[in-house]
Amino acid sequence: MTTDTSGTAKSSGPATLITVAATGAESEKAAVPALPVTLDELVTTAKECSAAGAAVIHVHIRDAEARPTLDLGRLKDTVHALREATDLIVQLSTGGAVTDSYSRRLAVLDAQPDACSLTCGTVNFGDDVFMNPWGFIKELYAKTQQYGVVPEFELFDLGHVATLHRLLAEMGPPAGGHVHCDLVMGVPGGMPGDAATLVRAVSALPAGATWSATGIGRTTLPVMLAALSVGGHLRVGLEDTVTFARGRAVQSNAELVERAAALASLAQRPAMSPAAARALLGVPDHR
Ligand code: KMH
Ligand code: ZN
Repeated sequence: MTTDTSGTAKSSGPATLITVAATGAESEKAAVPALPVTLDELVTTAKECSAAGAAVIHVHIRDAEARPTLDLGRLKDTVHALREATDLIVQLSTGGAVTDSYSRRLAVLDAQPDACSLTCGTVNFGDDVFMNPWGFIKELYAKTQQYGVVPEFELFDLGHVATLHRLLAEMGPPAGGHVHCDLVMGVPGGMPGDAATLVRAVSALPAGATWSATGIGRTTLPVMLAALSVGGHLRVGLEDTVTFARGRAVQSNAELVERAAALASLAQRPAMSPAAARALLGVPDHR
């Protein structure tokens, strides 16, 4: 099946944008050996996931000891290397780790990525708290508009959807002109990862917005299937899921992308190319 530049499959419904969240900030390399933590490992993952059907890579990086970092030099090198090696949309995390300061999270945009995550509210995050107060959200959003970095609005709870409406009403449209959201479901402390909650959250999104969904841990499959059934896009990756099936660890990000792409094809909504994703999201090609 072919796709046109709007990301629409020619003989069926709209194509599926697949994002790979390759690393995250939570898992340790010692516990999850498949986690890409060096730049070489990340570039290899990006190439494999691109071949498997990903169009966007959501990026957290690690330091020389494989600990989460927002070091600006490393972030710049990462954006550069991923652009050289692939045509994926490079979306840097501004969420970082729960221990990162607001100033370091704002500075992520100085690495000039194509896109970034922008979480629309504070949420309990397991035993921790992922802090996103209104003042920080506004400051980060203003910086995305100023720098022309296309935000993806991360929504962990229904209250975050209300905050997204407030943000758009007060500060206007995002860089790229299109609102794209990601429902992050199944975080202990956020909205549950089930079909009823997904449908409720989608019905509350701003008119014209597109969205993907990701289910953390064992909610990955129910959320993926529910998202496909109501026209959503998909995010998968080791940031969100380290178990492929009961008792079987994920061996690579690519196998999660392959599974997502296969399910999307079964749903007659095959994986979207990076070029189609750029057109959909309003992300210029900086290469
Ligand atoms: N690591 C979490 C605290 C994002 O990337 O913007 C935040 C997170 C969201 O992963
Ligand atoms: Zn993330």
